[in-house]
Amino acid sequence: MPLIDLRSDTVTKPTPAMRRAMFEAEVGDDVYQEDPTVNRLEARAAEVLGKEAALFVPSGCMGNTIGIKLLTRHGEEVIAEARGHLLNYELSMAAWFSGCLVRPVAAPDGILTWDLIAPQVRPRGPHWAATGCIELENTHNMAGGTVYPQDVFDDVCDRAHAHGLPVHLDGARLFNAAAALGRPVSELCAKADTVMVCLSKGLGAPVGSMLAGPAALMDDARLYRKRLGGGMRQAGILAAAGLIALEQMPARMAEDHANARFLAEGLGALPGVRVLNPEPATNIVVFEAPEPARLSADLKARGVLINPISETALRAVTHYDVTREDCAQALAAVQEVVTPCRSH
Ligand code: TLP
Repeated sequence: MPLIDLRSDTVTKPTPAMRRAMFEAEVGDDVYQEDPTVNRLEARAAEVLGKEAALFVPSGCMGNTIGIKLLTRHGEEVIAEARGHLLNYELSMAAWFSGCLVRPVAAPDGILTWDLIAPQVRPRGPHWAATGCIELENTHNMAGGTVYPQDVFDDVCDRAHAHGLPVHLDGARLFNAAAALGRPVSELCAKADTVMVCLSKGLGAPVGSMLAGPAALMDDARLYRKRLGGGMRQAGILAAAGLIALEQMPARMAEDHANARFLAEGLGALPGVRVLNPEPATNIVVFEAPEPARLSADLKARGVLINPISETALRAVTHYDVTREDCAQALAAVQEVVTPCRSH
């Protein structure tokens, strides 16, 4: 029985079109910037994101790491949302590579407003580390794939800039946000100085993310990528899938969002389950249930993979490898394990 894998949208396998493009990809040595397929992907990503230049990086973590490095100086602080990926899931790379402390700010639904950020902004001073940049996450993963209202996002960027602070956008799922808002992705990130988007999540590419921003910054980013071991040589094999991801996959994301809503509704109707985002805007459902670790193990035994994200909550993520039928089966499995042995 094939597994129904709702652990993350990182688990997607390349589509037949991606596999074909990878097979046929024209390649060269990308460290010499001679891989025509990588060059095409970088040019196209820059265009789609509305930035001067873009760089193909192996992972979202590396894209964020380089983005923070570009916008900060050693010893500064980065203001980020408390449940954000940068602070919690990147092995403290902001500290390790950029020498920066992340200053966490808790925000409802993971959506930072300038009012929440302002009290945490620190100028140069004799005792404290000055703020170097602001980092925003759109969609916000652990808050349940929440989407920044565009006016809030733009306002944070404008006010940050007025304070001389640049903004890095962790847009791992920015295409989901764009699909939810029905707006081009370039509009969503227009005011961010640097943006990272993942090709290997909802867009389905096997590997890779894009970092985009001003051309001069991307020249530096290329060197940081090399330092981090991200000089990928004949990476056109991977970039070929990335191009398909950019062109073909955004159009179908509404399907994933509808499946997430279906899951949230079904989960919400189960006794003992509390959905924390009952109307998911994108492809992530976060829900509380008794004994998440046991529940996850029992689901696995029934062919459904859903991971706990804390002592009290689990996260289910929809993507193109799970159908509506799979979601219905997953719901039936949750119902079985969350309310076991009713007859006893
Ligand atoms: N997120 C993964 C895990 O690391 C938690 C997932 O399963 O959701 N930014 C955001 C908002 C992300 O969700 C992720 C991955 C990344 C960055 C890092 O991307 P990768 O995994 O490509 O390094």
